[in-house]
Amino acid sequence: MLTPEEVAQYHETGQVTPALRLDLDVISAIEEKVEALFAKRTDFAELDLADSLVEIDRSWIEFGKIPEILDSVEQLLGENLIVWAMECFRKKGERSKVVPWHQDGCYWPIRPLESCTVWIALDHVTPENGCMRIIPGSHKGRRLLTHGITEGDHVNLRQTVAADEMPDVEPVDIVLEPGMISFHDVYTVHGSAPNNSGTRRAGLSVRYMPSSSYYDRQLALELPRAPSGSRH
Ligand SMILES: O=C(O)CCC(=O)C(=O)O
Repeated sequence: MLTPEEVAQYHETGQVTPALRLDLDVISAIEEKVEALFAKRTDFAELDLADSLVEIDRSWIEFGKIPEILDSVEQLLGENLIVWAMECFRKKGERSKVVPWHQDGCYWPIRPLESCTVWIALDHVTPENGCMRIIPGSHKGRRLLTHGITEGDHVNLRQTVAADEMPDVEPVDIVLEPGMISFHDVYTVHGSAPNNSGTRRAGLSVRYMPSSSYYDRQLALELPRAPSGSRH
């Protein structure tokens, strides 16, 4: 469970890294599946991003049902939750991709737009290997900022907050150890730099929404997709 201070921090900044840590056995189990998948799927390895994990293999859903995580997300979104997507951002350590500044909500046809991402660290994640960075407080207006498209194969997501919409706030690095978890809001501006450190930087993103929201399949056809074709 999150402490009242951790819940307050999530609402204040749009992100929290609680004291909660997953058992390293769970991290090893995730890691094993991640490595097997990236070994098989060169398209994912090239992009540093694997998506539609549950569609590929139903057993991924088990990592969305970890009781400590469910209890924590319940404190943020309410008690009726849907795990609606799961992706892995695995930067290999060389020629890795940039995740441009974005709000997740600009990709997602969820209405009313509410979602929380749980990013489970599989590695030591630091500024040197391209940790996630967030703009604190950027979620507060509950407004989707204008995004433009960043072209090029140096990015694995293309949507980028327009320069004149970018909040004038210092980014915060989300530094994590294996088993630590970051929770971020659907409106929080975040991104990450490339990883040329020579060592892997991987995290599993599990996306939750409250069951009071729905996935609008018509809107899904109209919203832009990530280069992988994913609904990141
Ligand atoms: O892993 C990263 O660098 C970015 C992750 C991200 O954008 C997300 O999980 O929403």
